[in-house]
Parts: sequence; C-alpha cells; structure tokens
Amino acid sequence: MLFKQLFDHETWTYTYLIADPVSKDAILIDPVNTHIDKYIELLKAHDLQLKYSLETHVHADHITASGLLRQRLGAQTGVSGLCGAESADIQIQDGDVFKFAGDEQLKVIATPGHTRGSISFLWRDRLFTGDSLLIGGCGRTDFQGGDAGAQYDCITQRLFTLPDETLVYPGHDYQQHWVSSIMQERTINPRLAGKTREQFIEIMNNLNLPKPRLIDEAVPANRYCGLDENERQDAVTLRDETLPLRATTKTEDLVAAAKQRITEINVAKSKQLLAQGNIVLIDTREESEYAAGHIDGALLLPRGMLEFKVGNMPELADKAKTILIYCRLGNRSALAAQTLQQLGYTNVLSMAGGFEAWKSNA
Ligand SMILES: N[C@@H](CCC(=O)N[C@@H](CS)C(=O)NCC(=O)O)C(=O)O
Ligand SMILES: [Fe+2]
Repeated sequence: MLFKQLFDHETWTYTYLIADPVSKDAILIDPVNTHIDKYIELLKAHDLQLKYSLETHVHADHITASGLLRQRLGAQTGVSGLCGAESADIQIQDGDVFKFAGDEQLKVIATPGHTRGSISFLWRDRLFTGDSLLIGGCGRTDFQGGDAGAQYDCITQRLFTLPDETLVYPGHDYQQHWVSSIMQERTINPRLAGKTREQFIEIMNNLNLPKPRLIDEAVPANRYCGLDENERQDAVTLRDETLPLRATTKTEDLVAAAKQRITEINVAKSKQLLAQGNIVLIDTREESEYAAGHIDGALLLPRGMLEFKVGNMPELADKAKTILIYCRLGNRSALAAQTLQQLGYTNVLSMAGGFEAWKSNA
C-alpha cells in the first residue's frame, strides 16, 4: 500500500493519502484547496483513481479541496452528517466503513468535541484523529458546537482503548511533530494523562486562543466542500446524480427527514402571513441567487452561514417570533428551518416550493 503524509505550511494542516498501487484505489483525508494541483499530480504519477475525499470535520482554519476533487476527478466527498454540509456526497455516521482496494477498510469513529461532527478514521493500525486528538494536545472546543466534556469522553473511551501501538496521525501539528501512538498520548499528553474530566474541561475552557484567521471564510465554504459561490452547485437540487452513492444517508434523505420535523406552508398561506406582518422573512439561498431576484423584504441568510450569522442578527433576537424561510425549491429551507428549531427558535416555517413557486403564483 501507498501511504503519504502531506503538509500545508500555511495552516499547519496534515493531509493523508492512502492508496493501493494494484487496484489503483486512493483516499485522501483532509485535503487543502491550495494544493489541488499537487494532489492531482501525485495521483497521476502513481496512476491512482481517487475514490473518496473525506473530512475529519468542517475545518475553521483552511478550505478543503474536496469539492474541487469531486469536480475534477469524480471522487465522492464525505463529511459527518452532523456538520451541516449537505452538499457532500456521503453524510458520514459513526461506525461507517469505507471499503477500498479489495479488503481494505477505513472505519469511522465519532469523536465529537472539537466540533459537533468531528470524526476519526482507523485504517489498519493507523488512526487519523483530525483535531480531536493532537500530538501532546487536542483541538480547541470553543466553536462549531465544541464540547470539552464530549471530547474527553470520546478520547478516553474510544481512542485510548485502541491498542497501544496504534499510530496517531493528527489533523494539525504546530510544533513539527509528525506521528504519535495511542500509548504515547494516553501516558504523556499533558491535557489528558492523569487528568479527570473536570480538570480537562477546566483546561479547555481557559485556553483563550485567538479565533482562527480564516474562520469566517472557511466554515461556510467547507459546508459546500470548499467550493466558492461561483463553483457551488445548488447544494440540494443539482447534485451530480451520476455519482454512485454508498448506502449511507443521502442529502435527499436528510431533506425528507427535516420535512417531517418542520412546518411547511404553501405560497398562498405565506402571502397571507406576510400581509399580516410581524414575521421575519429569510432567504436562505446564496448571495448570487438573492441578487438575481428575491421576495421584497427578505433578509439574506445563506444556509452555509446560518449558525454563524444568526446570533448577530437583531431581527432574530426573539426566538419566539414567527420566521418564514424560503430557498429556490423548498429543500434548503427545510434544512435551515430544522437548524433554527435546533437552535431554539419555536415558530419556524418553511415555504413549500420556494421562490420558484412564489414566482409562478405571482
Ligand atoms: N492561528 C491559527 C489557529 C488555528 C486553530 O485555532 N486551530 C485549531 C484547529 S482548527 C485548534 O484546535 N488549535 C489547537 C491549539 O492551537 O492548541 C489560525 O489562525 O488558523
Ligand atoms: Fe479544526
């Protein structure tokens, strides 16, 4: 097998290539967008076929190359279903197994804490921990649904229980370490070795780190596999259906599940409520779609920005206020409505059929 650890000097990020020179199957973990040409060259040099481009989480400090790798090489993109990145081909879940190169398996271990959707991958005796467990440290837990208690639990219960000799390959290293082992981290990681859950939480709550430089750009972009607005396809409706999907949760399933949990109203009812007033109207499409035409008075809040922007919008300060969300066809708005409900909004409606239905009802 072929195994390479690649490094991005700008953001201290590690990317991993696992490949089989015989079957030609290749997997990339956490690729960085600025290195796309290098990856393609590397794959070409070994005559490899990129099967999967996978993320350990939605990164806050750099932009992934996954979307570009899908566009240019037809790779399937995968990210945890808990990350709110519906445009990924595969919504990864705990326990999923990616099969490649005949009998090779890459197993998914949910390791929430750095972000809600953080996962680790285990291949043979190698563990790719993303930012959950770092060498002599661990990922911060102060944004993107971070949770220090959850981080302690999954590291101590799920990672430290792997065999001692398991190699630990992190998502970053800021001190030029390359690889560690489970025994090394269990016994000498200063944040974890001999620390109680309470002590760990205390440490994590007092790191006082500055925000990652690229966070406001990277998180929304990574929800769309790193593609910018011009490169993005409509996350829900225009996905490349020609790609074979694994039997994990698909975007369509997520939309269907969201629609079970939220309230949809049709255009006529929407118009009636808007005429009555005292309602916040949100357009959850991309900026360019909004610019090309939108409903009067709608606030722009793209789906990928939702969790980030929501707390800063005075119009959304009152969680009991009626909120009506629309997108192009009513799929993204269903997911956005579900997210707002999860954030504590109690009166959220999604417009069935979206702006297209609105226009044909004019
Ligand atoms: N200075 C870096 C900050 C990077 C950062 O915050 N990294 C996250 C991972 S995305 C982390 O958990 N760092 C742990 C630490 O710095 O101890 C930047 O601006 O990008
Ligand atoms: Fe991270």
